[in-house]
Amino acid sequence: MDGRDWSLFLQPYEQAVEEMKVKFKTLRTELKARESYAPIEFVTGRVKRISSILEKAKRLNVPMEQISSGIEDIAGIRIMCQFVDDIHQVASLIRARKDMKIVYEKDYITNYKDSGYRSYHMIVDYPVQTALGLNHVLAEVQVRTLAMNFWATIEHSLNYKYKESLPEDVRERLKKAAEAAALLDMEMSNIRQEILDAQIGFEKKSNIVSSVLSDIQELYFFHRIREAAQFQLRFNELWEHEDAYAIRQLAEEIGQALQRAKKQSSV
Ligand code: 0O2
Ligand code: 0O2
Repeated sequence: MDGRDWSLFLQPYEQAVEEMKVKFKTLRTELKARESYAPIEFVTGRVKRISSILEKAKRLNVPMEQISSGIEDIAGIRIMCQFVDDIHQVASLIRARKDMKIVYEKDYITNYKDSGYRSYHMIVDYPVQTALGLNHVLAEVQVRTLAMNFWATIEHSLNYKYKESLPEDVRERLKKAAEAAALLDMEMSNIRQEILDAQIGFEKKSNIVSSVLSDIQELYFFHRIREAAQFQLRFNELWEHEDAYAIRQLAEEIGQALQRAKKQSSV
């Protein structure tokens, strides 16, 4: 080990992690206030332990004087999302930021690792203002769903316990568990889409109903009393039977009757 002052070396990384955590937590609060839904569930961050930095430097053959460029995750931020779609939304939000620069991205969701690991990684260049001026550090932002995080957290602690020599059958079972987590994510996305579609369907239906009712009101205004009353009766019946298709047709019919009434009153 070289004679570096580790606490001085790690200081800008500590600062980067603290600042980035605040920024992403604030982004969540802001999006929640603006759009009532935030693609970020929660944010965590850490500075890599010295022993892990040394181990990684050895494993990747990074010379001591090059660890700040050779080890990209000394500063690490993790952003957890509810849905896979949210991950892509968070990634676009990060790409658009002016306070950090993307160095490169790794899509371990499409190209998941052999272990079964899934996450979206973004290596960013983050400028830290220090007493001696501006210092740029690299940081790794991992964006993942709650299910991906659940799997990775447990797999990481098992790997640590077995010192990376997991029995083959356990490794296989972990891979299967990763597939199950991915299926869970897919099912949750499908359920969410169905809820969104149902909401859109409901909105369309209530728009048609309000246009039917206001058109009938207008027919009364143009003294089409009998016609308006008949439309009202037909509407009541269809409403009773929840016949959305027939209500849509009736809406068109009433719209045309109203057009005719307007035309005749203008001549
Ligand atoms: P709150 O009030 O608990 O929500 P910190 O220094 O506390 O800002 P640090 O050191 O990264 O953050 O702590 P940690 O333990 O890694 O957790 C960071 C945030 O993530 C905390 O929220 C935790 O509550 C939250 N968190 C951790 N694990 C989970 C989890 O499994 N589910 C959920 N929903 N949240 C989790 P806050 O906002 O810092 O504080
Ligand atoms: P920590 O802080 O213990 O999480 P590497 O893959 O490590 O040889 P590289 O290219 O730097 O080298 O990293 P990679 O694979 O792009 O991503 C590194 C980080 O992603 C890891 O950090 C983990 O946090 C996470 N990761 C990657 N693969 C797996 C995996 O199979 N299981 C789990 N649980 N996490 C993984 P570190 O270095 O492990 O540090």
